[in-house]
Amino acid sequence: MNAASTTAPPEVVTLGECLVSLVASELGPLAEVSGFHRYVAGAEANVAVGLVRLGHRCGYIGRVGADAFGTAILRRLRGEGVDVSAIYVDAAAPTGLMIRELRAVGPAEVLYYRAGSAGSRLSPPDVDRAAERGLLAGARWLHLTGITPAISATAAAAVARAIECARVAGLTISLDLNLRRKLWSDEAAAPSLRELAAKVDVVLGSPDEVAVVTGRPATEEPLALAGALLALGPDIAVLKLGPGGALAIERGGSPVRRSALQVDRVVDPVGAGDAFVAGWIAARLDGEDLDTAIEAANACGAAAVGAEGDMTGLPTSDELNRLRATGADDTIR
Ligand code: KDG
Repeated sequence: MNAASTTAPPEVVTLGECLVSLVASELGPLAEVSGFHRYVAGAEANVAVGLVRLGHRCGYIGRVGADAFGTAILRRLRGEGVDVSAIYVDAAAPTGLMIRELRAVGPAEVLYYRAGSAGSRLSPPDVDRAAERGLLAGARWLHLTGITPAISATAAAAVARAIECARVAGLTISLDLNLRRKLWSDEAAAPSLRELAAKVDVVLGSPDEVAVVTGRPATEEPLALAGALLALGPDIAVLKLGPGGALAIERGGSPVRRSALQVDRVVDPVGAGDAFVAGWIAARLDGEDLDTAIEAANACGAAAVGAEGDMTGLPTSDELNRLRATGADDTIR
């Protein structure tokens, strides 16, 4: 039986805004595209689904609107086995929406329709209600992203409350920096993300994101960037290097670096970073060391880019094992 289908409390709790994503069904600029495929998206929801597919129970704290897209999100997350008991259906605001291009070359345009959305109305009482129901006390891990504090002041306060509750309950806390420049400027993001980084155990990010948070150049060696991240306070820093693999370092330990799986065709890169995070958290929950965890995480990221949609390609444990058995991931020492 899938562990996620039991009624036991979640091992991992996450919170944020889950959205509906309309992805262009053909390549090209949004102004020319006429067809779209509908997906469920949101970095934290992607991680939650990724963890459940890897056999770990996961709960989500958030809000959706009392509309068809809110229903689609609830059905999708529930269907995947995510604990949705702490998702509040907020009739006072619509479910957030994002629309994105598919591009063969260059960055894809993303449009957000999420200002004032139900998800952005997430607030500390949502976390308190979840905590009262034992969602956090029974868990082992809280996962956060830098998107949630960017969507509203109340959502930022909810993140702070979740950290307080998780600390009391003794959970490991991870933060994926996930800088979203359509939501806030680097100048606004940097101090907020630095403050969060100082309060969590694990910080994950790309060189570009780490550069913004630490004030170092993004062109610096990954090890130097990871060191600068550790200096902010977490015990573990993980640098996501995309096609370059990943590097992880624990305070007082030696760095480990792994190359990425070779991917022949990238169908849709969006969600790969969340797949990486899901793979990394799952491996750590399974007691794996940093090196094995980034190897598994790299494989999850590679699996994700092979399918269209933010969470479509997240692998199951069996799929991950098959991918890892290809042995294409070589250790760089
Ligand atoms: O990491 C992928 C996310 O960017 C996507 O699923 C949507 O959370 C999202 C966002 O805010 O862009």
